[in-house]
Amino acid sequence: MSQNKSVWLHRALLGGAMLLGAGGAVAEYGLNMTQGVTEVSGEVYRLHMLIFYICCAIAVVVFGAMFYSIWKHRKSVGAQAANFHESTTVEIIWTIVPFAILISMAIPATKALINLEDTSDPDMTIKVTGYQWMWHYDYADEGVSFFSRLDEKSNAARQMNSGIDPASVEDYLLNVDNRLVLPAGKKVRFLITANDVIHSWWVPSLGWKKDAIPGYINEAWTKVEQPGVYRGQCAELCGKDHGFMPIVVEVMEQGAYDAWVAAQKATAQNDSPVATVVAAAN
Ligand SMILES: [Cu+2]
Repeated sequence: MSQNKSVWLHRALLGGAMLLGAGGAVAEYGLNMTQGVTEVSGEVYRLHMLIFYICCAIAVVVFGAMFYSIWKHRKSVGAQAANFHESTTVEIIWTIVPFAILISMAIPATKALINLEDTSDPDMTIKVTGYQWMWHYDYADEGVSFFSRLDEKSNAARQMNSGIDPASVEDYLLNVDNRLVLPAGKKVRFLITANDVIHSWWVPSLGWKKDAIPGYINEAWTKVEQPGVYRGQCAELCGKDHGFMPIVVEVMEQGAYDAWVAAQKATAQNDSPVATVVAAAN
């Protein structure tokens, strides 16, 4: 064996061993879609699994028939090429069967899509605007609005030659300075747009992703029952800092949410030019 070949063999064996070693970590990889935390995200997940299983069943039948035919009718056991031209029965079957399968997938898919788009009767509305490279949230009814940027620790660590180990930063690149706070169990409607280029607002746990397009308003909605913190990212390549505009949604019980709104309003009032002038005059 030449020197070159033995190096490649060594590398292949090493690679194989690493893959086997990683087997234990596969469960944590989360290769599949998540079930999310809303009724809609659960519906999307179940639909995804249903269609995945249908595809698997079709693959087993098609490849099974194909490999069986190749093996059973191989030349070495004296198989002769078939000699028929057309069969109306077979043509009808291979038209009707796929048609029935497609309809059986289209019905639940359409139901899920209609539910996903149903933004009627919301309890509250939030306008989301994408910027290069941050998000702006405007609570239409509460009069609260703010920007949400990458948190300071992640921002410091990501700078060239920062000397900070990203592994030491908690939720590196997935944390923001101001979180989007939502009340639990309320239907929240989002009006999503952008101020410069196309962005996309995506929190996987909510089960959907919506483009933020300048000059155009997209609608979406969610209703999260469980308080918690759910993270996401911009999902449309929007420039050099596309990877640095995460989304953090914090769902709170109604009481905590009301307190948060009151605190936001108080801060906004203290920071307003009028309040500054009044304070200075006193
Ligand atoms: Cu973006």
